[in-house]
Amino acid sequence: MTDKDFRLDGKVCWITGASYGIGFAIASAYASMGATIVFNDLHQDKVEMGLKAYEEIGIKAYGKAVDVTKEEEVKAYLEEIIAKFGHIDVLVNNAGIIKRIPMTDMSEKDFRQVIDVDLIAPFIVSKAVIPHMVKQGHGKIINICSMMSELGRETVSAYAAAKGGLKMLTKNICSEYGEANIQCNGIGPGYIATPQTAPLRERQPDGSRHPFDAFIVAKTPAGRWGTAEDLQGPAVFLASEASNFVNGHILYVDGGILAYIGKQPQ
Ligand code: NAP
Ligand code: GCO
Repeated sequence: MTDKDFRLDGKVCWITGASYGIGFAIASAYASMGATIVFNDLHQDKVEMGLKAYEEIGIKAYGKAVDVTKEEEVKAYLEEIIAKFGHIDVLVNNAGIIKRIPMTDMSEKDFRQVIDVDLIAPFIVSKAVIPHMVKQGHGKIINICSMMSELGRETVSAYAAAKGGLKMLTKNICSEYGEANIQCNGIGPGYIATPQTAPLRERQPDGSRHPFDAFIVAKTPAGRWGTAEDLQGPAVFLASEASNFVNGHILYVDGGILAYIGKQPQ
């Protein structure tokens, strides 16, 4: 075992939804370990913002506006990636949305949209990529799951259903393609300070902390929100040769939330 086993030199890595947030942090870490970065976002202006952000930290990334819920767009982008780089070694299904609405107030349209992006899109992108990985005899797929792959809470029914399904899709890709030397694992981030959770951390009108902010800090043994950078080491491990016998595993990077009943009220 050498540090080379944790390197990603020569690997082409596609991280979906990676102009900022968790995807950007994972892609930046991969680049620092020698990988070529390919990413996409839904909106072109976000892609441009992402390309600039990568360039500012010395990363020449390849990015495009691609809707991961549209199979034809995904297949066309993958053809571009293969034509330009010759292969794809790592896929991170990171793109995701959340809608926080009480279930009985949630429209079927809203529920379906969350399922589309958070569950059906990882199926679409993985289905496109797997044949290339089978042909080359190796591949890594990392699905960004969630605490809600294991737990529920008020207002996130669609998101929890999607992320629970994504956990099982991860295990099924492992089961179906492990023999082709494809490792499919999940990362289950805890509560991470990104735009997606910004509403849960907003200061109250009186300047006090958001109740949910205080709740999460009390629920997390680490006593803090996670940062996107906290996910970089686990993501590098699961993309590297060092994890070649790790398959179908959901690696929770949550500061201990899932292990802890929560701090007793003082
Ligand atoms: P974020 O800041 O909201 O970023 C989401 C990214 O996904 C954006 O780049 C967005 O692109 C992209 N995206 C959304 N819909 C898309 C579509 N149809 N096609 C292509 N790209 C699309 O989210 P985040 O906090 O970084 O979370 C990233 C992943 O981690 C998500 O899967 C989320 O569920 C998961 N996660 C987050 C946390 C957390 O606490 N933050 C914890 C656990 C899991 P645009 O900007 O162009 O819309
Ligand atoms: C929420 C949060 C969570 C986080 C994450 C936790 O509203 O509860 O957005 O869902 O995004 O998924 O792991």
